[in-house]
Amino acid sequence: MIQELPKISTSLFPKSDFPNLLTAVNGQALAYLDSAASAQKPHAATEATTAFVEHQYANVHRGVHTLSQLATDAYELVRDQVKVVLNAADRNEIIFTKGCTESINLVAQSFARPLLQPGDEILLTELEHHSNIVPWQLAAEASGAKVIAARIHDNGELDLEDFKAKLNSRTKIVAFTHISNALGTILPAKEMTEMAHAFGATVLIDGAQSGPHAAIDVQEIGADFYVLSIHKMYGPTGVGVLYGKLNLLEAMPPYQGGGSMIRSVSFEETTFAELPAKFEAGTPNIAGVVGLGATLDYIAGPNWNRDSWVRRVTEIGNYEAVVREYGVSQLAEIEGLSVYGDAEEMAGIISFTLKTVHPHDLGTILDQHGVAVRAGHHCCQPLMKRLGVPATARASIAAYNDLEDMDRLASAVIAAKEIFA
Ligand code: 7TS
Repeated sequence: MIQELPKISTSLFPKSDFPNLLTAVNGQALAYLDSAASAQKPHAATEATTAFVEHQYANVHRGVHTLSQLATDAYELVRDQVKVVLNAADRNEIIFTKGCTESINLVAQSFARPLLQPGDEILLTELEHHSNIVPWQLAAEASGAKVIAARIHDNGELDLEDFKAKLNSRTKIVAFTHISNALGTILPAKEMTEMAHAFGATVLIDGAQSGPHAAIDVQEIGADFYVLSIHKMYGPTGVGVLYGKLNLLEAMPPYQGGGSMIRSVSFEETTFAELPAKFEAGTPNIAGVVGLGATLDYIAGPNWNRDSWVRRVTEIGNYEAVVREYGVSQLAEIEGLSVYGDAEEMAGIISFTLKTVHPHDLGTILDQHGVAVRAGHHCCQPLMKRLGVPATARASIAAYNDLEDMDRLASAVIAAKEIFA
């Protein structure tokens, strides 16, 4: 928790490193507060990606020619980098997908669906994004299993007692978000994983919101599966990560069939490639993965290693918490404004409503002031129902935001309030 607010004069990532942040919106300088929907991209990473595409590009894992080998090396280097980011035990535990959503669907279909029996349970929480609900419902419907959700307290914190009470011998899968994209609640991932393992359940952690904001150690947490959304981590769209424990991934059938994921194919029988190729059918998003590597280099600096990565993302998380706290203190001055989410551990999200203004109208007026927020259910309809609101406005904070962005947010909210007064 933040005890006192240090003075912040500049953002942790210079805005000038992100060309899109310099765009004028509706004649105003942009205050981009929608990084939870997707983060802006550092020029250094897009430039490195373009250089790769223009000078090193070829398909991977299939050519003896020089460019194909260079491209394969560049692509596989990023797997090693992601292994370090997550502190995975083995590089073959890192699978590239097209997003967090695909990573979860892969586990739901390849791991859960063959495992689940009628009467089995999948335990989620009320905080989950639709991507961590619907794939489990599809697997449950196909197998006669049931999806249930642990409750949250009114302040957005997980009700750990309810979570514990809902674990039982029928619980086969436990899936929860590490950080809530809608409220910012940080969940006690290690404690929850230990509780789930005590009942023999397999744990998937949705790290879409934690990836760029917190140090992650899958071995420390004990997660069986951990998924990342790269476009939310300042990286390219169309790339996701699935981490899975080696023994689990080895035992799972392929999710998709095609080129690259086979050892041999005949019309009678196909045998599959070893990990990680088994789960990377077809031509992958080569430039996207290389762009992810360049993005990680931007975040942590040249020659980064596990220690410097952990230091950097911890610094980012702490910085964003300070910006959030300042923003909340500014918004708290506005009569009729309610902030949702006040758990003990919070990341850089401010979800709020204004009594007299619908969140969509609020979002539209903020946009006229150059302030970009998301207004809606944030792909968390069950959570909105639990909070008793159809939608909220959400300001999500990244390392390129600063206190001025929070001032801009507060004054634009006041302007919206005056319009609707
Ligand atoms: N899980 C969480 C917690 C998320 O926040 C998101 C995206 C996803 C899963 C899906 O990830 P993707 O890689 O498939 O895009 N969250 C949001 C959001 O909050 N606003 O827009 C997208």
